[in-house]
Amino acid sequence: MRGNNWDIFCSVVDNFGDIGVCWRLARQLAAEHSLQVRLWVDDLASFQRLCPEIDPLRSVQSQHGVEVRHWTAPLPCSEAGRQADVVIEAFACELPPDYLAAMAARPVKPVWINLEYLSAEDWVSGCHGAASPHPRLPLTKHFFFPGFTTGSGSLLREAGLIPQRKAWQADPEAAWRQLGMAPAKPDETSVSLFCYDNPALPELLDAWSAGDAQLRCLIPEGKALAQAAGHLCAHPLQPGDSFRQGNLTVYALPFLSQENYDRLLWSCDLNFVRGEDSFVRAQWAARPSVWHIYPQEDAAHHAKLNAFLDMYCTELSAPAAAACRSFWQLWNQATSTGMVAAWPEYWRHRTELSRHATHWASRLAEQVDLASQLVNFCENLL
Ligand code: TRH
Repeated sequence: MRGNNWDIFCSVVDNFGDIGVCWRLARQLAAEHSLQVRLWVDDLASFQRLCPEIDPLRSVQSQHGVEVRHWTAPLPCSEAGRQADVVIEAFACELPPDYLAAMAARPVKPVWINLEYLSAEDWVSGCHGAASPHPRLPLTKHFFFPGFTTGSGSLLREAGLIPQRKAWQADPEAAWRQLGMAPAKPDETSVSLFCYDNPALPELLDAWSAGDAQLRCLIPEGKALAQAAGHLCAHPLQPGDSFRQGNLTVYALPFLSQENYDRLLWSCDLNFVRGEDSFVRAQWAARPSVWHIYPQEDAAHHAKLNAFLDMYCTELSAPAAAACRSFWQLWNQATSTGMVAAWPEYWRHRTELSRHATHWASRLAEQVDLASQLVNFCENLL
């Protein structure tokens, strides 16, 4: 490829999804496409949560084959001068004005990509790849939309991901031990929980504790853990703590490295995930999952949730599809009622849901992965 130098700009708005996606993409472009990648991140402390090797005090560092740069304003002039062949602004974060001006001043303009948020909605394939000329500068930005269909930019998937997951899942006991946890007891269901503040969570915990089967719920440090602790024991749970009530045992985990979080998803029977990146990773785990979608002020997230459910539930039997739809919708409502009845109704379909999750992951893996599609797309523009 002619343009070997890529710059990715990532602004951490809130949460971890922006840096989670950018970090995976940057690593994959470097490792699998031999590109020189600079990842500009404005919040190294958040980055360090999912990649513990990051030193938040170092403005330039090399990690996993990627040059990580602290994105401060203004960018030093020398940096704006050495422009990349491909410039990615992730999730519409605005490029620094000096940098943009330097892009416009170059005789051969770089490829400029806006990497968009993931959606299963129909309009995605119509907008994927669309060009948008800059109103003043001689530059054109292209929109790159991740998605689930061939008309979209696909999903991030590293070359070895599926074989690695299968090898991990082939020996569950060893896998749990490698995560530093005891293997699940026979007939015990393991569930991971990652969500925003959720009014349905207390009722779900009650349903689990009153349920007729043992369930262990593994919760990394964060909002979900604080909410669960507040409901169950009225005191904070620290990583390493556990709390038992009825048939439910809650285990408080530290916030895991991204690598270990993926492995946790591979090990659990059911994963509650949120946002964008953990949602995709739960699909690669090939286990049933429940999505807490990032809530938008104009309630646009409901259409996004339904679009995914329409796609995901098509090949389920009518009762399993109905149970899946209603459970996911309850989990995403502003009110909490209905969980106690919805949980057993959802989980009685676990065999079918598990089979479907495996089938869904294999089908998605037939698509060309996002990083490869992005490289092809940019090559055609260079
Ligand atoms: O953190 P999020 O809620 O991110 C969100 C979404 O991306 C949303 O679309 C965006 O608009 C908003 O941020 C600003 O959820 P998400 O996308 O799942 O990202 C979480 C990342 O954190 C993911 O890369 C997995 C990682 N993670 C760990 O590495 N360790 C952990 O222990 C956990 C729980 C998560």
